[in-house]
Amino acid sequence: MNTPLLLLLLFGAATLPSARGVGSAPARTDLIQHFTQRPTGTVPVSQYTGQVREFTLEVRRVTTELSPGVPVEQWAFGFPGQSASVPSLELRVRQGDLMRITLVNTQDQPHTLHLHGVTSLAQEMDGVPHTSGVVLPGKSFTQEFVATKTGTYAYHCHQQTNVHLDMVLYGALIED
Ligand SMILES: [Cu+2]
Repeated sequence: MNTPLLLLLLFGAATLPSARGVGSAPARTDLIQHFTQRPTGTVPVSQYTGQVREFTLEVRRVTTELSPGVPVEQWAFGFPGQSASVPSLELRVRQGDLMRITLVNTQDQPHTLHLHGVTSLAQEMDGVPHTSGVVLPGKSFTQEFVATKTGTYAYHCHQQTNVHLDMVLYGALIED
């Protein structure tokens, strides 16, 4: 086989016009550039129109007796100095409020506070370990966003989700 034909077979197919066709999806780099330039739904925290709602949460170990004589350890977000319950506290805000949540990690493993379904926040405020970081033991982190859409959302720990979510680290977030 001659060299040009071999190169075409090895590397050429993906670059031929027919490989993408007319009307195909935009290239991945175009999509990434579009997203980073115009993050969908993100509202600058300075643009809140309501009140500032501040919450400080810690992760607590809770013992629940699922049936008589069967205690089970569960985890819950709770206010400092107060007993926690499962599921975690309901957080309620009004549309236009600035939500400011500080997670204080008094435990011996990392946690996060992911705001499930809320789209009006910056990525670093979303509590997803790989993209937003984690709150290490002994540390705290404050997340801010503007509540822009009424609805029922959830917040939960996103660290080692299969374990931490299973331990009941979640609660309701209501925007009304
Ligand atoms: Cu956790």
